Amino acid sequence: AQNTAVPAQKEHKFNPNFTQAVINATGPKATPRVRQLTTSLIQHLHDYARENELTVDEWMAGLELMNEAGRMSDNKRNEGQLLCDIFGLESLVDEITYKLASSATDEPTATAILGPFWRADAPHKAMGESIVTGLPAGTGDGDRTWVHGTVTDFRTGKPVEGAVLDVWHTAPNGLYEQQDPEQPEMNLRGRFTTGKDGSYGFYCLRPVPYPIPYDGPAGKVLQALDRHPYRPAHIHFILTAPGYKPIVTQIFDRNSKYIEDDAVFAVKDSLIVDFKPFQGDPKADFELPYDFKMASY
Ligand code: MBD
Ligand code: FE
Repeated sequence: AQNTAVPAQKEHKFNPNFTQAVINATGPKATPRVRQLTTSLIQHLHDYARENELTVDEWMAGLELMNEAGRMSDNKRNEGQLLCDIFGLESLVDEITYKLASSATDEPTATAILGPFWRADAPHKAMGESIVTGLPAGTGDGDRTWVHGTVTDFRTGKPVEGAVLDVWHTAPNGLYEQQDPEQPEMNLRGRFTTGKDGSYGFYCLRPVPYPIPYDGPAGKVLQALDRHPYRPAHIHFILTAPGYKPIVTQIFDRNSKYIEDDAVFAVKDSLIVDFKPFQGDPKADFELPYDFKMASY
């Protein structure tokens, strides 16, 4: 062997038993599911740190993002959820949970993520009512829209009676009512219950694209990744009906900016809809026909 002038680099060897030792600390009373999830989490976290040679400073910076997200979260803001959303995690978990993602016409309506702005106890309204109860000043009146269609059983095609459609969207300024002191409580939210024929209809506004809140950790990450915070115009729905699987979903305006570039990766083809100019109804500028299909248990 030849002598070289340069001393060999000291090669770092990770203790090959370390990760398993941490996993093995789990006690016998952990439930199987908790054991499975944490074993996998520990494995992935350790691999992530080793593969990227994560430094103490970088780990601390990540922790600070999480802690800041926690500090700024309350009942009106779920910053942790937003952070997950911009990494596509809520969309992925939605897909895994419901496994209904499909654009086939013989399937139930596809699901989409809940997002951080749903509120329990939206007002019950009579079919045909409007969810617009006030408009924030300065951003226009919005385009008044008649949304209507049917809720049917996807297998039998029969109408679903007693289906509750829980609906919400933003004002023309791009803010949900809980984000905006100018809007009346529960503005642009409502719950509508179908009758025997399974039909529904309500007035709302044609939604607009808007940024997710970017004044916190999610915004910092977006900036660091050279990404924008915008979502395409959408209306949220939760459909529930006795004997049927609930559907959490959103519908998206085909002509909206960001339809192919959603900051939270929620758009599916079957959920893209066409708003149509609407004549003959003094209460609406546009109509949006959309039918929902539910799956019985
Ligand atoms: C939203 O309005 C939304 O619907 C989602 C999923 C994430 C952030 C803001
Ligand atoms: Fe939304």
